[in-house]
Amino acid sequence: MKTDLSNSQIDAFNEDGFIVIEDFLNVGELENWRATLAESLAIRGGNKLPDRKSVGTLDDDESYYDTVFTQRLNLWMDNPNMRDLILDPEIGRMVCDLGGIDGVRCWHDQALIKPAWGNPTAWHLDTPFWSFFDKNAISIWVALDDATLQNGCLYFMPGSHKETTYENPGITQEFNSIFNHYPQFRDVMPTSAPMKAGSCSFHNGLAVHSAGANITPYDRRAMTCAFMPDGSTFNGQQNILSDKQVAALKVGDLLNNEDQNPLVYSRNS
Ligand SMILES: O=C(O)CCC(=O)C(=O)O
Ligand SMILES: [Fe+2]
Repeated sequence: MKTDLSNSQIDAFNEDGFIVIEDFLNVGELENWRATLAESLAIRGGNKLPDRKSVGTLDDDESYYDTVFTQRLNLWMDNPNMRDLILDPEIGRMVCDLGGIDGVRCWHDQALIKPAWGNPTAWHLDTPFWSFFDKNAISIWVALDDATLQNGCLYFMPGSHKETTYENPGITQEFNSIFNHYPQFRDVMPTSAPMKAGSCSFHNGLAVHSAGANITPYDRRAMTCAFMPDGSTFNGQQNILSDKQVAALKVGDLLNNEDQNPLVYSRNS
C-alpha cells in the first residue's frame, strides 16, 4: 500500500475536501482485496448489516437504493480477513494525517457495488447520516475495478466541505436535490475522479459528492470505510446502530465501544 502522504497532498485535501491516491494498492494487494471482498459478500449473503437485513433510516426508498448500489456494511465484523484490510492502522494513520486528528475509530465499512446499468449516486453528504457530528469524519473509497466516466466514478465539488452543514438531503432519485439545500453549489464545476483499479480516494464526509450512472454491462466494485474521530459522541441518530444500542445510549455519550467502533489508529498508543 502506498501510505505516504506529502504535505502538499494534505494541503490539497484540506483545500478541496478530497484527494485521489493513484496506485494505492499494488497488483498483488488488489488481487487480495478483490478476493477478500468476494469472500465477505459470500459470508454476508443478502443482509446489509451483520445483524439485519436493512439499515432502516438510511434507506428511505430501498428498492431504488438497490439500483444505485449493492451495499454491504461492516463486513469487518464477520470476516477477519476483511478486518485486517480495511481496519489497517496504516489507513487510520493516513486519515489522522489528512484530518489533523489524533485518533480514529471505524464508523462503518461499506462495500459499494454499482451494478451493471446501475443508476447514478445522487449528490450528497455523508456525515449527516451518521450518529455523531464531526467536521473531520473522513472516508476511504478503494476502486476494485477501474472506475471510469462511463461506469460510475466519483465526482466532488471542491471546497464544498467548508460550507456545508449537517443538513442532509439524502440519496434520492432526484440527482440534484442538493441544490434545494445548498443553492450556492449550482455554479460550481465538479471534479471527476476516475481511478484505475487499486487507486483510492479519501473524502471529507461534509464534501458534496456523487457518482455517475453505470453505463456498462459490468459491475463497478468499491470497498470503502468511514472513519470517526476518536472522542466523538452520540448525536441521537440511529443510522446503522441497532435498536438495542440506541436504547442504551444517551445523547453526548462517547462512541467508544470496541466491538462496534474499534480504534483503528491513535497517535497516543
Ligand atoms: O460509490 C458510490 O457510488 C458512492 C460513494 C459514496 O458516496 C461514498 O463513499 O461516500
Ligand atoms: Fe457518500
